[in-house]
Parts: sequence; structure tokens; C-alpha cells
Amino acid sequence: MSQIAVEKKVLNENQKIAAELREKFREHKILVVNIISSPGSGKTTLLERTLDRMNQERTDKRMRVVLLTGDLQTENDATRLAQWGFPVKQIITGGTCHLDAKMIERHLADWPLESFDLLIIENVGNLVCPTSYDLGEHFKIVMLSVTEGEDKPLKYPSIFVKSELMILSKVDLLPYVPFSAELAKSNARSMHPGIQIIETSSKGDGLDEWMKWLEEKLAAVKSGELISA
Ligand SMILES: Nc1nc2c(ncn2[C@@H]2O[C@H](COP(=O)(O)OP(=O)(O)OP(=O)(O)O)[C@@H](O)[C@H]2O)c(=O)[nH]1
Ligand SMILES: [Mg+2]
Repeated sequence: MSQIAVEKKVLNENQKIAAELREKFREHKILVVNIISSPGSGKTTLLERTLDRMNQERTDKRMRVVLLTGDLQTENDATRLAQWGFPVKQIITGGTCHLDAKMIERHLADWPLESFDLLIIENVGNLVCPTSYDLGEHFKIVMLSVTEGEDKPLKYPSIFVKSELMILSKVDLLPYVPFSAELAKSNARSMHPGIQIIETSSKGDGLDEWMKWLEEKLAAVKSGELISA
């Protein structure tokens, strides 16, 4: 079998499991987001801030969140995220540069999905491989940090085209790096005119806007207005 035929078969199998996952998420009205970026853009850091903020909500208003975080090796990210008391599992891919639907299915198997509102998937740090794999999510979210160069949306268009939201991270570093946020945003919009953009930093920039984005999407899932296609 040619390499292309093998790749097609793998992606078809992935699609089948992703469709089953999507159906489960629909049944239990869980919002699912899949965060993708280069290594070190700040995915786990944003999630730490997110969980910290969620923990400050009154218990009856707090989103019931679960997290899956993918890496080639180490439990580091899950250990960092577990501190806030929400259920977290590390998926160690052992060399594979992306998560696939089977990994998600396996790691969700013993979690009572009916007890959750939001599943956040932190994909393996890579701007290319995770893009092709449907995980049954409602939204892919691409993160780009200000140390990576404004041209990334032009060089790696696929993930920017497929993402609902771009998070421009580490904006606290803008005064110190030769990076134009305006140019990066305009490059992203040239690839995907409708892409939403939120600027964030570990110092708290953009956290309100990000939380509002999640709350609005969750409300749409709960009301049945938003169904993942
Ligand atoms: N200045 C600054 N540093 C940040 C910010 N967010 C993350 N960092 C730093 O960037 C480094 C990588 O952050 P992580 O959150 O681990 O990045 P990641 O995308 O989860 O990394 P991988 O999971 O390995 O792909 C750490 O040293 C963070 O402290 C930010 O907003 N501003
Ligand atoms: Mg991480």
C-alpha cells in the first residue's frame, strides 16, 4: 500500500471514532475545545490561569471542567494542572506528534461524561501534525506567542484556517521583542477572515475575554444552539 493510501486509511479510522466521540459530547452537552500551538507557546500556563479563575467562582456557578493534555513524554503538564482540583489526565504519545481520536476515547473511558460541562484538550506542542486529526471537538483553537514571528499564519495556514479562535499569547513581552501584533493578526485574518482573536498573557491580559468566550460557547452547547459538525 502506498504511503498516501496508509495515511488515508488512518485518517478515515480516526474520523469514525471522532464521530462517535462527537455524538457522546452532544448527548451529554459538553463543550470540547482542542488547543494547538508550537511547543512552549503558553498553553498550559493559560490553562493554569483559567482553572485558577474557575476556582474563584461560586461552587454552584463553577464550570465542571476536565482536561486531557498530550505530550511525547512526561507527566509535567498534568501535574501542573492537577493543582486546581479538576480531573486531569496526561496522554503520553511516546513519540507521536499529535493526539488522535482513539487516544481521547481511551482516556475518557472511565470518566462519567454526564458530570462535566467542558473538556479542554491541550494537544502536543506542534503546529502541523495535530491539525489533520479530528478529536470530535467543537472548536480547534490555535495559540501563537509573540516570540514566534508574525509570519506563522502564512507558513502554517492549515491550523489557522481550521481554528475558530486564535490566542495571541505572551503579549506582556511585546515591548521587548520585534513583533508586530497587528501584522500577526492581519496575517491570520488573511488566511481565515472570520477568525476570532484574543490577546493573552500570564499576567492576566485577556483572561476575562477568554472566560467570556468559553461561557458563551458553553451556553450555546447547553441550549442546543451549538452542535459540533
Ligand atoms: N512572559 C511570558 N511567559 C510565558 C507566558 N505564558 C507562558 N510563558 C512561559 O513560557 C514557557 C512555556 O509555557 P507553557 O505554558 O509550558 O507552554 P506550553 O505551550 O504548554 O508548552 P508545551 O506543552 O511544551 O508545548 C514557560 O516558561 C512559561 O512560564 C506569558 O504570557 N508571558
Ligand atoms: Mg503544555
